[in-house]
Amino acid sequence: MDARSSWQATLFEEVGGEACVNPLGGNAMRRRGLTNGAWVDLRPGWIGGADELLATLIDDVPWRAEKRQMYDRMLPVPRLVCTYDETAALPHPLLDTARDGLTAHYRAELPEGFATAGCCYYRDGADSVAWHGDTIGRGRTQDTMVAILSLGAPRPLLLRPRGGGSSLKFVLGHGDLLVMGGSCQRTWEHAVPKTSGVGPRVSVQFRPLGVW
Ligand SMILES: O=C(O)CCC(=O)C(=O)O
Repeated sequence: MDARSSWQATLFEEVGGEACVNPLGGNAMRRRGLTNGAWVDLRPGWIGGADELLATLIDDVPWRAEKRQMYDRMLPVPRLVCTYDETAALPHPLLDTARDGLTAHYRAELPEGFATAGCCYYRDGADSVAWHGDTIGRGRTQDTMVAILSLGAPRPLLLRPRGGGSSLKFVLGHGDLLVMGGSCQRTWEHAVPKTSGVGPRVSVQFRPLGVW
């Protein structure tokens, strides 16, 4: 058994199934309005049979480690990342279908559609991302959307109003979709906290051009 099939068997023994991108909208999708014109859409089980997609992303994406300045030191960011810009071929055809499905579904609210795909690899529960909004680029001043496909181990994604207030917790499971919209990137912050005893997770964030 190679490395890939051994972790797959451990994590997803009982999952399996044909890969499919399930429909958006209808009763399967719920919008939750937040303050200041922000909102979140949730579509549990958007991608079905996603084991092979997850395995391919873990194995084939050219993951890189980033470092951040913390006071006087450069420290490793606790997750691996890879960004596919609008010209890059995505690492799995299911991601093209997913991105096109999002663009079609949100056409009225986001006529320009989704263009880029940021991928993050949380190798285990020690990997995380701190509170932030995607405010580099247009998200700093304009309403926009960021759609997150979560694959692998369930992890909480937390949201809190910028400037204070209690946080909301969305536990994202294998194949789930969460879309942040309206003013969410500039009036709210999100984070994926460290979580003990969990396996690998990959998130794919689809964004319009000019939003990071
Ligand atoms: O992994 C996630 O679900 C969130 C990723 C994220 O917020 C980011 O990379 O900006």
